[in-house]
Amino acid sequence: MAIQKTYSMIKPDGVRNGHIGEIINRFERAGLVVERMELGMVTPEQAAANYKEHEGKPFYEGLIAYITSGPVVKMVISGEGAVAKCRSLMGATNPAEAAPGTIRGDFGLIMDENVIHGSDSPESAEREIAIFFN
Ligand code: DGI
Repeated sequence: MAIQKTYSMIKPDGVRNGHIGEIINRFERAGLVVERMELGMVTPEQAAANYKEHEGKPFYEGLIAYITSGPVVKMVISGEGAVAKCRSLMGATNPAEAAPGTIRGDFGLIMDENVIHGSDSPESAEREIAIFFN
């Protein structure tokens, strides 16, 4: 499988609850490489660009408020099949449905604060890396 890059972000609850080390450890144990990493805030512009597809949905305003509420860890992750590998380590979007052993299954509590973000395709990865590491 080809080497890919993906964008991953430990969300404000993941940082606040002290899961940075464990999450990066899981990525590295799976053979993924952290290529770039930055701890910082998501700007309102970055949030709007990243969640464009959800604009107008009932949860949109809350999602923007949450993602800009505290520091996040922004990462470019690379490796064989990195997009799918990251998504499978993350688990289902809703932590209540995420399998034990996945990041959201182990550390997430509610849909609104689900610990981590990962690009859903190589095209999204390219777009999101440009948004967060311009
Ligand atoms: O790629 P994912 O993060 O797994 O999921 P997504 O791109 O469909 O949605 C982005 C984020 O938006 C997701 O991590 C949590 C939030 N979200 C998506 N659908 C819902 C939602 N939040 C609420 N409260 N309700 C939803 O139906």
